[in-house]
Amino acid sequence: MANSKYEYVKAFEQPDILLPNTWIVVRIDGRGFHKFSAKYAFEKPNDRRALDLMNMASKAVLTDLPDIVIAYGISDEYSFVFHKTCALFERRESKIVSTVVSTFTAHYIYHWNTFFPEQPLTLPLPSFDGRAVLYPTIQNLRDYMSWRQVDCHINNLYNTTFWTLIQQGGMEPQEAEKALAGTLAAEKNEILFSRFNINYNNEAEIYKKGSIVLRDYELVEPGTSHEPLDENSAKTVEEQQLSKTQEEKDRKRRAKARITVQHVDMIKDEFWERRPWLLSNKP
Ligand code: DGT
Ligand code: MG
Ligand code: MG
Ligand code: MG
Ligand code: MG
Repeated sequence: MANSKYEYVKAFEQPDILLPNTWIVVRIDGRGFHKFSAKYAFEKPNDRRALDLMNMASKAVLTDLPDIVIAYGISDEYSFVFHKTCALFERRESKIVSTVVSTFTAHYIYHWNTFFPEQPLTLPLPSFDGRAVLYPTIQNLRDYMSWRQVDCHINNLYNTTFWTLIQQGGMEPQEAEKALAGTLAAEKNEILFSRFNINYNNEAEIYKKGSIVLRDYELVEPGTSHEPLDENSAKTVEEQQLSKTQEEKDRKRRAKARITVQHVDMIKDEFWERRPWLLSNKP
């Protein structure tokens, strides 16, 4: 095809290839969900329907994008982890981020009715922002996931105590805020237990731990030997890249695996040791 005189405009597009051999985390977050959750009267502090809808949309994202190894969600956010060998869209950042965001948003809206049958969606529709962050080591990646799960715990303990003081203790929001200012976790646990007979440990795991979406393969018993993680592998970057046929085989295996949602601790080693495929060279 002959070049038109307009073609030079293509040169204005900036390359945005994500650094090779690094873990890609795409985090999406609901836009203005403070307002959105009020509009649809989400239950406080946690609305199970809203969380189940987030989880449903994330499962659909993992189904549509087999390159994602694991995802983690709390509140109105979800983090999607792409394996460091991922070659999707030649690792072009804007293609990866925009695809995750639009796929998630499409499924969120598509499934809304299943979880909120009494409240049809009206304009303005929910939307999400997204960003990609790169983590060079497994330790960095695990620390990222731990950071989000610790955030879930801290926020949930605070919100649970805050809303209990209001809903069961009859406090005004300002009073509750004052009562909790500067309190430690143990003190919040104590307020819940001594004043309201609530044992925080008995709260639902989905609220305390958040939601982990992953492909369900067989769990490995702790202590069993398996292929070592590649953190300090002597292999070159090239050697770590999977061959095309192997990659295709793995892609098919991943596409067939059942995608599950779990609410468990991923801060301790055990979670990763029992699922060695998550961080191995062969996702
Ligand atoms: P942004 O992200 O800067 O556009 O603004 P927001 O308003 O989305 O703020 P963000 O993401 O920091 O906080 C999430 C909001 O969503 C927060 O106000 C609480 C609300 N939210 C999330 N999940 C629930 C829920 O299960 N129940 C209720 N009542 N609210 C929720
Ligand atoms: Mg925000
Ligand atoms: Mg938000
Ligand atoms: Mg948020
Ligand atoms: Mg196109």
